[in-house]
Amino acid sequence: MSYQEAKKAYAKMGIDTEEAIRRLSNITISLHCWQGDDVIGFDSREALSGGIQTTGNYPGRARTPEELMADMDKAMKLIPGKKKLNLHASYAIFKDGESVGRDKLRPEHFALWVDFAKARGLGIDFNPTFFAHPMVKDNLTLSSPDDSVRKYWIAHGKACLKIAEYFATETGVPTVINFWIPDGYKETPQDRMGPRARYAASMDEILSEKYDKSKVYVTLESKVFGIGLESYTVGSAEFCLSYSASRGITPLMDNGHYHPTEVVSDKISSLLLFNDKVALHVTCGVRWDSDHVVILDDETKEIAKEIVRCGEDKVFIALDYFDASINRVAAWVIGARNVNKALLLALLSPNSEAKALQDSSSFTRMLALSEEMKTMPFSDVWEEYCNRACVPAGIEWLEEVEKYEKEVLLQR
Ligand code: RNT
Ligand code: ZN
Repeated sequence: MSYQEAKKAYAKMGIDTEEAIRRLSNITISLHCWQGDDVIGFDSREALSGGIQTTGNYPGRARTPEELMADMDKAMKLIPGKKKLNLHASYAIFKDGESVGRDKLRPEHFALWVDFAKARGLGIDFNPTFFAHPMVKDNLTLSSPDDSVRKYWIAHGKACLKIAEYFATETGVPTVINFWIPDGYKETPQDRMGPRARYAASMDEILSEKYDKSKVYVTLESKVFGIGLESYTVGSAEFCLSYSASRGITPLMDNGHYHPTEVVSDKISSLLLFNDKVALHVTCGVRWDSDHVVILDDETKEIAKEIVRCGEDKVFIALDYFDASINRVAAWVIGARNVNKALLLALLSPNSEAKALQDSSSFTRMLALSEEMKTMPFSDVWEEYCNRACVPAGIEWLEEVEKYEKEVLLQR
């Protein structure tokens, strides 16, 4: 079927494909730099820690800022739609020989990233890095009972707020800065309150730093458990939601951070009733928070539907996964294209009609309609969308990645 025929088929169902394409091309997806180098970064020689893990040893990992930028460039050319660059503090770029602690990071350490973003018209999101560092003691950072550890990480958080403001000022696009700490215990703790009280107090101190709230959105990410931290997580869902609500910051949900039958798609509406914005880390957890590449599965589609139904302007969408077992550039492309596909499917759904059917208890028609939508000629609209965005619509994108692998990645 051609796009024109698909357009007619959707119009018959009351859906305007042009409007869907227009809305989709305005949705920004934040692309996580850490997929390119197995979350290693440039500022520390420590192994990855914090209860997260990359698995696999596929050749071609980016080892330098130049390599990482080149790889992200390649990926972005194959992903349709608006993108943003998502950085971690550990990706600071120091000038010859200089090196400062994470408590002393300054905007200038990210100047090359700003150049990169500006040249491509991208905004930048940011993340303080509370893991893979010698000042993480016993898997604790902002909740540590050790004053010097907490002080160090509070200084890091404050430094990152300044850097986030710098990104927003330089790019003209607001920056989302996400706080996530790995803090927790492997065994059942004897004091659950203490670490949480210290985490809250540390965050309060960080947020006492002056920053421009029209430019910087602070988000807080919760988690259920980490590898080696199975019994207790300081920043649990209840902690992070309550903290965010009471301090006027934005909650962030990572769909790998819940019990396996809990779904983020069902949580978005609840949070948006009480928050202006909600932030997401879109990932694909398999059995645990394994951070597999996002696939076009039912939950990704359902999350996209909720984003579209609640209003895409209310949701910050970022990707978060790190697969080292396949081509890392392809990993970005597959995940980001899948989020775009899920959003397009959601935009090509008869959302208001289905809502009216629900409200009039027409459940037979509601079910029949949503099942009918599953076999509509979606791929023709996708193809049209990709053509207009000047990216390959089909698997041809992979040939470009394979060429890049041969010529660049395998030469590393
Ligand atoms: C970890 C969190 C966190 C990290 C990134 C690297 O469980 O999901 O978002 O994945 O900050
Ligand atoms: Zn996450």
